[in-house]
Amino acid sequence: MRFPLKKISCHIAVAVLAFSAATSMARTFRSADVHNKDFPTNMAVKYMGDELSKATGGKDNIKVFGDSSLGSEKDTVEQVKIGALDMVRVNTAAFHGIVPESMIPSLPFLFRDLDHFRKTIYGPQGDKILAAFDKAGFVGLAMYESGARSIYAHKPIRSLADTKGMKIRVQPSDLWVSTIAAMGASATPMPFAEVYTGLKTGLLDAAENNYPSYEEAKHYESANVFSETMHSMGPEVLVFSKKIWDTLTPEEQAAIRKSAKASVPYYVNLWEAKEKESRAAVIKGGAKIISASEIDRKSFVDAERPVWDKFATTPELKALVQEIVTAK
Ligand code: GTR
Repeated sequence: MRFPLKKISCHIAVAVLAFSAATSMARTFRSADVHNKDFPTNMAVKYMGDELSKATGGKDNIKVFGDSSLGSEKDTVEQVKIGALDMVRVNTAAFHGIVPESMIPSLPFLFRDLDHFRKTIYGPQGDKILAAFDKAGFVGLAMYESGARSIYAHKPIRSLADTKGMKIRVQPSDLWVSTIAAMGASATPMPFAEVYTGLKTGLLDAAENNYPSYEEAKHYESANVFSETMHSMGPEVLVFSKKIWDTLTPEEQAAIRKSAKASVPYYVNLWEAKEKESRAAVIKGGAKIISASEIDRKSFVDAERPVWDKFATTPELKALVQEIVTAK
């Protein structure tokens, strides 16, 4: 079929109009999370939505879909990649296979302490990691601390000898499988939402996480001894779909970036309080704590060191590790 030239230019004009209308349309971005709506990650994204709404005169906002309602972290990252979902808040582990730089802050025993983590991950090294999401087709907006992850089981873990032969759940990531293998244990990768049943049925001997997740998902009901191994401080990350990002105006993009940054200090306040509350709540719920001072940390640190070299393989990744390690 042949179209007269006039008709074609008219079609183009309609398409251009539709596109610019789409970019100036009011938008509610959808963001996924595995945690419930009151969890600090979700409250921070809600806060970001409020800031964004203010900055855009009520045009743009964010709606959070929690409780894994849009799928596992892996599923939702895939949706964001193809532009079926606008945003996602996940642990960096969900990006280990996609953005190599995201592995670095998850390396076992990388950070000396929380202060070291904050200086680097909320500083220049964190910015480098976020920028690296771009080449994988994502927009890295912010990282949030996630405390330190520790092992919980039916028995106390006091040294490396105690983890030998245990079946321990990990987030689906090769780095995580190797971290647990280095403890002489066997790693079972599975989504967060399935861990409760895995622990209850005895499919798993243990899992590892921070106090707020241990409490929220009620893992303490079956794995009631929480041993503060504090083996990783792998952070959370907030990511926007590049496919959708590219349809937004530069003003909208700037407002999104700014409101995401503003959510970080808001999150940190909530998180600090939540960690304390959750620790107290699990003790009240019957959990026994093996505190960090009762654990032979060196036995774990020595066993885990080779994991760094296994995953920080390129000169760029090695340099990033060095930059973090030597940061004062
Ligand atoms: C939590 C984290 C979640 C998820 C979960 C897990 O600490 O906030 O995003 O990664 O751990 O272990 O699957």
